[in-house]
Amino acid sequence: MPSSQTIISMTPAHVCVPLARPLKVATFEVHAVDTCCVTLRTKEGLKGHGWCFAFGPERTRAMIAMARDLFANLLGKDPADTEANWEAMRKAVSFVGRDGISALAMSALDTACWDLAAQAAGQPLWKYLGGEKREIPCYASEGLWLNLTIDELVEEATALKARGFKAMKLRVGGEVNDDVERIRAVREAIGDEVALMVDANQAWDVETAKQACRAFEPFGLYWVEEPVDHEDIRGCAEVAKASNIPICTGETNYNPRGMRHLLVAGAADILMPDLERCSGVTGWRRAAALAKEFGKPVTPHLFHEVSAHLLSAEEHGVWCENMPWWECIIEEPMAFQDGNLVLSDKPGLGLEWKEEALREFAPPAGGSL
Ligand code: SMN
Ligand code: MG
Repeated sequence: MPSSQTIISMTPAHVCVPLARPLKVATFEVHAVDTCCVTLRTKEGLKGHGWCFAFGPERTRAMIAMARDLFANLLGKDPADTEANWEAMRKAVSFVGRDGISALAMSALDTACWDLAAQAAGQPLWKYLGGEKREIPCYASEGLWLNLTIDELVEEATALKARGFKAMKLRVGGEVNDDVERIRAVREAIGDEVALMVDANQAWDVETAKQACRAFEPFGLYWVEEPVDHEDIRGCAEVAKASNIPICTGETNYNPRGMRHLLVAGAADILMPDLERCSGVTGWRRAAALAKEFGKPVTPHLFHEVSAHLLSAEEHGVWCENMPWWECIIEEPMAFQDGNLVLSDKPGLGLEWKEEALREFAPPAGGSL
């Protein structure tokens, strides 16, 4: 029997996680990943971890303020009462809205609760969720950005394959002809045995998206991601209908309700719920259940330190996104071997913040970077 726990405190930390190089996708460019790291503590001495990010220091301060506001609903509660705690936080933000900053901050707290619940049960989160797989196939997502030349793309794709990746994601969303050349070069570099996904980050209108998908058909792509604006659900469904390539979407839409809209409209051949936009593990699992109900595969967006645990328990799960942004603030990052993320036997999420890195990457007090 898992022992019950009582939540007594929440410590948020603003961490400006540096990027080795700026990343560019079709609709934005990023130089650092400002992150709100949350630690929940229980009376019994356990620590639970969760985090959220929104690309920007002021947004991170807003998330920290919201996490403090939401924490009132967790104080004195048992973290294992995940459904009740999640519903209480959802109720609490009904006045300001359940999407946006509310969902992101909720996600950090809800994830920390699941970490604590699994620890209290003496199990790694993946086992606590009923998972059996401990080797989770992943794709390389850090790289192949839109600001790379063809030569740089070929070099990077070749290096990723040499590291053992069996799948990788290329950013597209520029001129269709340029994108075709980028895809052709990467496909030639990695051969047919490595899965290749492309992500347009909502750059196209519906007609351009249809044209792009047609032009991409010869390259055996695993999916085309976010072809059009995430709110143009009908447009995305039109693209999905017109294309042989599976359309993957969901990362920018909020909460299980947002996932349902995509599925009902036929906009997602593969559903990509985002942990933080689904308000944490509780919402993500509801989103995954919806995908199953609609007969669609599910693939998680970012947060592989959590998402790999979630995928272990989903029969209809495909490919975990491998994005190493947060490895520099985590003690003993998740292992990667032969193209898989490898889940450990450590209780809960099996991670600790690297305290000296949290201090090193903290923005100057009261200031912006
Ligand atoms: C993405 C998300 C956030 C930053 C860069 C790129 C991308 C993905 O859409 O799916 O990883
Ligand atoms: Mg994406």
